Amino acid sequence: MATLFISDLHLDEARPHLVDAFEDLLAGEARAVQALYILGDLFESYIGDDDDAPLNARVARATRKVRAAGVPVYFMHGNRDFLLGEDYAARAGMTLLPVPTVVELGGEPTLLMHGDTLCTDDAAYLQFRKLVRDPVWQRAFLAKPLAERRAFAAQARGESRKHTANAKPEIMDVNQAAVEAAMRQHAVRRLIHGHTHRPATHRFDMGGNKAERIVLGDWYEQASSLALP
Ligand SMILES: [Mn+2]
Repeated sequence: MATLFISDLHLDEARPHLVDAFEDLLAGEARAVQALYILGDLFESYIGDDDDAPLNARVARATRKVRAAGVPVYFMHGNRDFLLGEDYAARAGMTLLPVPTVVELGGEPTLLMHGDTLCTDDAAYLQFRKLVRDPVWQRAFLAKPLAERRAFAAQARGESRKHTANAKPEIMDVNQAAVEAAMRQHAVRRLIHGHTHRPATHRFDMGGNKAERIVLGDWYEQASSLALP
């Protein structure tokens, strides 16, 4: 049985057809796999498990049904939905995975990551990441009223768009040395990640061994998933 991977869905009320596409995938193909892995950025923005947005309830319903059908659903944080916590995960029937995680697929140890930490040339982003991943910052943020958190998320999205538009394209991609360092650290020859929205399979030599980096596609225009044996 295959294992299904998705990432960078960026689900948002503003793109309802992609929420429909997500429900279709979860009602169909995702029911006939060994496991479903969501490698981050399931949501365009995520401001806390107490968010009462209908979209969040709808997504949780879809993933819970997959779990109820006997398919484990694993979720890893992206740079948009890193505040997704155990409460929501429980409601959604998802198991939270640390970043990174190594899983064995068809006998091949495979490193799974969102991918943002591989973009080591983007110093401005890594600085922002350090701030918002700080537990003290997160506790203070989650204590703010929902409306205030929504406003912050909208502003952060705007700044991220500006940054992406202005930064050099190579800065927004992974750094090959960071890729190889992560793979060596976890003793794998295969890596799967998302984040860059540059779906491809990259094959390269790593210390005399064949190595492979699979990049998942984003859902800004259309659905995208990867089934691996
Ligand atoms: Mn991302």
